[in-house]
Amino acid sequence: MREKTIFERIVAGELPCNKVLEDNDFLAFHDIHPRAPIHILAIPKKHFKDFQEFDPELMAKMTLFIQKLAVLLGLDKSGYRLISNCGKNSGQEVFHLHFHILGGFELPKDKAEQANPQALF
Ligand code: DGP
Repeated sequence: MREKTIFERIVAGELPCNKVLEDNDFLAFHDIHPRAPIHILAIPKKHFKDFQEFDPELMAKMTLFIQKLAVLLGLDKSGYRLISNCGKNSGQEVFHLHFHILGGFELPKDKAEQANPQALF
């Protein structure tokens, strides 16, 4: 049988988290290694390995959840970055779908954006 991911164990109450918002379908909590003054993870309670496997109907509900979260955190006006690493090449470490919500300061531009794609081949 597949071993539970850390985030499934958090949902099950087996591991603690610093919770920010919760409803029937989703949970949001502080990232353990924050890379911005505000760094929150939003996850569905149901298990999906990554975004590629996610249910579009649940994604619609999750959009509302993340928008509500941004208001609660005071990020809706100042702005934030929303990231979901998907699969091996993205560097995904926890294989339970999650969105990073980063804000609280002017975020540096992603290095990948500055890289010359020609140099990658
Ligand atoms: P990713 O690389 O997209 O899979 O990011 C996984 C994130 O999860 C990473 O920023 C660190 C965070 N993380 C890992 N373990 C834990 C944990 O036990 N608790 C919390 N709150 N965050 C964790």
